Amino acid sequence: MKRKTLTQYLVEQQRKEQAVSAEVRLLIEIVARACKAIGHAVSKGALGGVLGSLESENVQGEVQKKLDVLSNEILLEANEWGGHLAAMASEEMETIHLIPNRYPKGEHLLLFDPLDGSSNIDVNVSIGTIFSVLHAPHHASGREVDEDDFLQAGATQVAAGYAVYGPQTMLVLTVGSGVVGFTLDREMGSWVLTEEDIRIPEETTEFAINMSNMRHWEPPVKRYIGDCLAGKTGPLGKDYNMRWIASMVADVHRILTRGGIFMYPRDERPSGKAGKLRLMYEANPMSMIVEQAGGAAIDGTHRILDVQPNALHQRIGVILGSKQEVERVRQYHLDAASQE
Ligand code: P6P
Repeated sequence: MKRKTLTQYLVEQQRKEQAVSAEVRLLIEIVARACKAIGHAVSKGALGGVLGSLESENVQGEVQKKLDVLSNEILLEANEWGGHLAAMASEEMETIHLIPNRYPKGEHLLLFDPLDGSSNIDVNVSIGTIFSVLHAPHHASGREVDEDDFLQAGATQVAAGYAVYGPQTMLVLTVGSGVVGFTLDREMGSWVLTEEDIRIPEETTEFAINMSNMRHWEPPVKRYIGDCLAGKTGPLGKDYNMRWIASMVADVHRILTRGGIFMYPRDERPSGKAGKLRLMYEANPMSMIVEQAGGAAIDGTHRILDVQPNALHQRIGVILGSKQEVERVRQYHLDAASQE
């Protein structure tokens, strides 16, 4: 049977459940097209003259890779003219990007990490683009949106998705009615529906965490990982496997595909107190995708999608994946809190 394309899927969603407005459908198709261009630039590697770092640093104080900046520009240019957005925000930009007055403005906000995992670019490991769509508040005064308009809890997201640039280039998307996956058909240049209903297994024996941070973790994380490492003879009664790609998109994609728990917890370092990953354009979109696929996503004790943001680039601890495993880690945090 002929597989559906992204356009067909979005048209059906628009007809079926009104889950997708015409504006959101255009938005997603434009972002998906921009991800094709990013994936093309990434795949050129050294041949494209885009590897390596720039002298500049981004708002996070991280050295920018050439591809970080190029990917950001691709997303900005692709989304400026369509009339579907009021503004954009990116990991690579300190402040929000308003749609220039020469273009019509829409009723949505787009947030993105244009190239997540960029420390892996030069070593040819899978990286990705993460995006989140919010409603743009309407101001009776007619004033432009501002940064505060972006500070909406993740539960209000209209859509979320990521592209993963790996052995296959894939687009994983939710518009609030489950999670679907598309594989890029490079010959036709189209996104083809290959995963109709992605579900995360509730149980797992695979954890993902950067073990080199162990001495900094809070007690419940140390206890949980210790119990995983104890295997069959330990309190969890089963042997665990470990994976850590250090590319959130790749680690989350694995978990969506075969289950697992991903952990980048806050820790006891001054730099780790709030966590490493960014709430608005990493944790929130990934949490919406994971929950829509039957998983769970917490910051240790709270559901990430319920967190009320107070800053555009704020960080948060992230524990997400197979529902039963995430619930176990949440219980370890509650036990620790009750003993304080
Ligand atoms: P570490 C990539 O830089 C990133 O933001 C996520 O994609 C990834 O999960 C994490 O940081 C890796 O961090 O400390 O293991 O290098």
